[in-house]
Amino acid sequence: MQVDNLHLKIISDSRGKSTLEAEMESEGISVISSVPSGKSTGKGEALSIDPEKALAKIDWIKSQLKGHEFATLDQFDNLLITLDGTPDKSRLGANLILVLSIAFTKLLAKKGNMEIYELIAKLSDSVPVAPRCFFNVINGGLHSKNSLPFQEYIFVPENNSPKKNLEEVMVVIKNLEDIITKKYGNLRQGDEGGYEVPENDPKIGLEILSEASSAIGGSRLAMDVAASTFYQDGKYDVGGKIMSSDELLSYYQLLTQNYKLLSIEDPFAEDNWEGFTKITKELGEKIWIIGDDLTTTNVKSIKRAYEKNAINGVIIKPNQIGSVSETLQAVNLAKNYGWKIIVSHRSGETMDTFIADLAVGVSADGLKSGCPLQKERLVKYQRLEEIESRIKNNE
Ligand code: 2PG
Ligand code: MG
Repeated sequence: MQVDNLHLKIISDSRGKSTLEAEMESEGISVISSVPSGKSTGKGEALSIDPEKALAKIDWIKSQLKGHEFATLDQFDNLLITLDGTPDKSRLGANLILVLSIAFTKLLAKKGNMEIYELIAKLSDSVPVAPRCFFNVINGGLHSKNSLPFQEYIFVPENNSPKKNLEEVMVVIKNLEDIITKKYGNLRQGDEGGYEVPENDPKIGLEILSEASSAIGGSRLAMDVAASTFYQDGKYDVGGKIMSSDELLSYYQLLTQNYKLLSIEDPFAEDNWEGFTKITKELGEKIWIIGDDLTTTNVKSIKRAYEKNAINGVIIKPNQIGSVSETLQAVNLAKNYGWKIIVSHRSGETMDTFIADLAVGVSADGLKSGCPLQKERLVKYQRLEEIESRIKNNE
């Protein structure tokens, strides 16, 4: 397949910040893609560039793509990776490479008369399955102004159907609104559309979410602690309470006993490998211990985490590594280790629903896409619904 036409422009993400949108065309078929950006980023993430600078590079990229026949997605991505030539994609930018890589993936699917998730399933040798929805309904940490120190409190309904799950989360959100208004007088939303809870003690978030979701049978709770964001000089500043790594581990043990936790993401700072290894040893049989800042969708870091027995599950975010083919390599490696896979959005999102197709295509265990009160999050869950009815109709 050749790329006949390519157009790049700047759009606003859910936080009102500039990001990239690409339109790519081949033999009269065209597709659109856009890319998100994160706030609580891991040190190992590929680097994005200023969208204005990306615009300035696009003519040169077009000249390099001209006349090239690409038989596979790998060939397309590899050309861009070679043109970039840096280990962290800092020359062309992970955002620029990814927006083109996603567009090329969509074009390949469309030209092959396939849904995007079907193409991804083929590329990753998987059978498409709808993931569990991870709805982040209470926002804290860097994603909030005056809220809990842990970043995300997540409602995880039973994996019965995305349609039913959306109905269930709306009930939970309504209950949360009642509880929070009654207790604190007003409602404020964080970056991912979930509500803020003006407290310092992390367990209050679980307490409130447990109450709001108690009527939904089979549902569980999850947290993204994003612990790197409150780690300094070997200690954790948990809402003003200074804790050692071992004290924080004991705290997680307590929370696991008292609440119906399914998973904890980034329970320790990304440099604190010992903390990760200990928690996986202590709690790994009961719950999923998920790496995000620790692993950054990078096969080298994923291998390292495996060697250290640091986690039993991983967050997959295409923009941490900067291309679709490398994202699929990361998923395949993590699956070989028998780990849980959670495909995730970023805190600054766009209306692109690619990650929903990615989650189904690789048969991920979860899709984490924030709170459906924000349209950039809702569209991903709605895409899951649409895929669900397609899969059903094909059965
Ligand atoms: C995370 C993400 C998404 P950010 O830490 O998992 O929820 O946040 O995009 O800010 O890194
Ligand atoms: Mg995270």
